[in-house]
Amino acid sequence: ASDLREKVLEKYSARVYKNRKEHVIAIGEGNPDTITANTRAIPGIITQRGCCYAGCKGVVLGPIKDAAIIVHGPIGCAFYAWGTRRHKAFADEKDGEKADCYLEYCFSTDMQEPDIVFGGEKKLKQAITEVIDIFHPAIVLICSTCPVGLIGDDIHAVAKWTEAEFGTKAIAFSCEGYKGVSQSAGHHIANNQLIRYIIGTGDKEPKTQYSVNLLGEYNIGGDGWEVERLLKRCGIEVVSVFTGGGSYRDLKNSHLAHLNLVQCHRSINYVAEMMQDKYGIDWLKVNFVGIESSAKSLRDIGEYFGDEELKARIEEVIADEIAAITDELDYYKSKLKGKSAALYVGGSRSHHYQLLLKDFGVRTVLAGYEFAHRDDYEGREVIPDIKPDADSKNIESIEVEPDPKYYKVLLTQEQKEKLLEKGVALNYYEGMFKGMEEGAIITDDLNHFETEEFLKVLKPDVFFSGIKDKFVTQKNGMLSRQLHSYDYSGPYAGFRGAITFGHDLVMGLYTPAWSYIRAPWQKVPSIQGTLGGEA
Ligand code: CFM
Ligand code: HCA
Repeated sequence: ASDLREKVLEKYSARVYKNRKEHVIAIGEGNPDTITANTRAIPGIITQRGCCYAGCKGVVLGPIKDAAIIVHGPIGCAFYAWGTRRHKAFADEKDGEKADCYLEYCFSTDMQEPDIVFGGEKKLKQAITEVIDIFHPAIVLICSTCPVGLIGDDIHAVAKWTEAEFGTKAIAFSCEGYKGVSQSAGHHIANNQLIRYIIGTGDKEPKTQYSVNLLGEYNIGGDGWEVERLLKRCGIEVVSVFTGGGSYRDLKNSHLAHLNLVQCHRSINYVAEMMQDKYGIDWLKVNFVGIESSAKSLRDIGEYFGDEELKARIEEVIADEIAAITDELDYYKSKLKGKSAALYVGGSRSHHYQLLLKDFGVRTVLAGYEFAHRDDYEGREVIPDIKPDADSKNIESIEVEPDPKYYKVLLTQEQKEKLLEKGVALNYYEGMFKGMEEGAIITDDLNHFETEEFLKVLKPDVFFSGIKDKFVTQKNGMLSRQLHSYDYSGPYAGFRGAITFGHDLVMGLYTPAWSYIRAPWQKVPSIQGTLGGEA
């Protein structure tokens, strides 16, 4: 693996080589068990990353169904974030309180050149006036795109104006695309405003003793609904979901839940941490992708609450869910066992999906994250060693104090230590490295060149990635499945979801259409001529 890494990287110029060698690691073999991450991509290298606005508006805020989210900027950014991420939701009612759903809509100020020259605040006020007039949303969220930061529109003042003028809650997010080095900056900005302005503003108590918030679950392809179904079957109350299918109506009461479950740590760890400091709520890393992982996640929740009746019910649910899928699981396993995969996704799925693949006997030969931080690779224990740089210091990090009214402690230190002895680590995330096989390649911020080079040599049976590299891969004859959008399938979470995933993967692998493809120019040159005078 080290040789392969060298072979790919040595094609770079000395400067690029020096940069990339810190982001590409071979596991084991006396190689460094540390990686460089969350730093700027090299200009021109065809990174797969997105921008700060994508992380804030597209990822964390986008799924909040009862919020009218106004994209302040030229129309392209709003159009890009319109439905493409497949976070599902529907309007609903809870204890007589409605939450509308605006996910089908796309609200934008559609800035034009004159707005850039003379300022866009007037247009923003106009858009807000219209949206409130037509929809009467529970809350208005304003998201900036690049030019807004450059010309200096004061969106925070406009949010205050909105509250004064209409009595509608409004929050502004300075998530201009160029901030930070990737989507990750936008997650942080969204997290900060959620804790400042939404969490803790409601007062609806949970109905049971075993209530949770589900953090970092965005209901892509309906995953969140499947997880909620499982939790409810076990008798665990879901107070709010951050943010898939979630609502302002529910998020404002989230500080009253007993425990925070964290699915995607990367995008929401700031909220989990701040809620612990401010409200005393512990967080438990869960993973509902994979059969073993889902069972462990449910059992860990049972251990946290420590109630024998709850634990027994959880065991019943696990047994029943597994019994229902056993035949199909065995069949798909027989088709998939021994295959290999490469995974390149944002900041947590490249890890989570390795565990689901393991359930089917599929090995991972390469894995990487677009925008993760070192702790997502190496585990939370490295956080004190991460040196902030100028780019990360640009993103505000906020300190919170224990809330005098709502701070509560559920477990004593002693109880937490007992949990740890049982293998339940609170407020902890182990990172991707630890579970990976000797010889596997890890690639942070993988680019198109490296993708092609590594796949050529490693020849995995399938490359899991996204829209930007899927088709390049398939045209090279290799199956690629999207782990962002699930290629419009799903849900993949939980026990039933695992079977849908197995089905989709078998379908792809046993219909190897792409391997028969020969591009026309591979047979007959599409142009002929001379270069530099030579034939
Ligand atoms: Fe978390 Fe996500 Fe991901 Fe992410 Fe994303 Fe996504 Fe992703 Mo696309 S929040 S880090 S910023 S699990 S949108 S639902 S699929 S890159 S691996
Ligand atoms: C984003 C969203 C994205 C993109 C997916 C892809 C998603 O990063 O802005 O590149 O295929 O999941 O929709 O990650």
